[in-house]
Amino acid sequence: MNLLLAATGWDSAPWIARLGALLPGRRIDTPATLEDRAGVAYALTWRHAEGSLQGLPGLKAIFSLGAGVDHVFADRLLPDAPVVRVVDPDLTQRMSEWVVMQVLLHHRQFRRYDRQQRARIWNEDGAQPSAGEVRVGLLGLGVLGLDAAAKLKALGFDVAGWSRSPKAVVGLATYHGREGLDALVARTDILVSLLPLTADTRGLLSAALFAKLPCDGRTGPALINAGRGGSQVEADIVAALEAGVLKGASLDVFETEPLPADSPLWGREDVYVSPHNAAISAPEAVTRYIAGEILAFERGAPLRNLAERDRGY
Ligand code: NDP
Ligand code: OXD
Repeated sequence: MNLLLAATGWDSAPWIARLGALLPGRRIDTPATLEDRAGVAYALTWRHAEGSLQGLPGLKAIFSLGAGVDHVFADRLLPDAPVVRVVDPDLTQRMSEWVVMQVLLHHRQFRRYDRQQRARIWNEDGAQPSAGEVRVGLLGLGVLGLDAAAKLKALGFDVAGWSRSPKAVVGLATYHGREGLDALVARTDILVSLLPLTADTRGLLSAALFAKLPCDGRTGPALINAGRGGSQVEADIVAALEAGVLKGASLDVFETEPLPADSPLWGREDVYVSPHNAAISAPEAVTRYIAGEILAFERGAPLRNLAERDRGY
């Protein structure tokens, strides 16, 4: 019942140390140290190399080290084992903090007052709409979207959300499916995407969508994306900002990561860039979650929070 930790771009040491403490008596290998392939029951991955999870005859489950699983399903040689994703209050809380912060930055015109401070300008002019006058549209009403929606609602924003399947959420206007997208966008000043990257969501945040955002709101139109960069068309975001179709954007995820030094997004006053750390997978929280799921599974409980291959999330 050993573990294989296949994480590209991360330091494996703190993960191995914590997993070793939580699951004593098991070997925890990286692909570089793995010799006993038959002994591996669980693979833990963040952007593992394609094919590196093959040849593990005892594999019982693949754990993504994050909430997203696009990096797992990107492996065309992925073995046929259940894929579990992270659903953990620590990660959810981090994401909601980031989303709420970004919505407030646009709503309270942070960049404008920051500019004024640096120029020593005292200027009280300008609209100050209340949160209730600002329509926030959330793309994705999963674990993260629902929590962010609840926290934005608690601040008084007029929140609606969109998902693939129909959802009834008390206090939230909900829309679903392609046909529901236009209706959601038509009542949105600040559009927040917490969508997974799938064949259906790739390139969704594009000029065609931005053109449907209303221009008559008390704030925005603004785009906030912490889902995946593959869902956004960055050239369209820049063009929409130039044309005033978008007034601002907050982006945590990008088509190419790290964001290339020559990306025009870096230098724009109307864009907030963060380095894909809206909700980091903290080793302490995520190892606690994974170890708990493994131990429960070995006691006979079903695996939870399974991603579905055919839908891609
Ligand atoms: P969930 O699987 O819980 O939720 C996904 C939501 O997206 C669901 O509501 C789902 O609809 C909806 N959805 C998926 N495909 C479509 C579609 N084609 N049309 C409409 N709605 C769709 O995921 P989480 O909320 O836990 O996480 C969401 C994403 O956030 C992750 O996949 C990851 O990419 C990203 N993420 C980013 C982080 C960061 O630091 N930037 C950190 C963690 C996650 P339905 O409810 O009908 O299934
Ligand atoms: C995740 C992420 O999917 O950090 O958890 O992007």
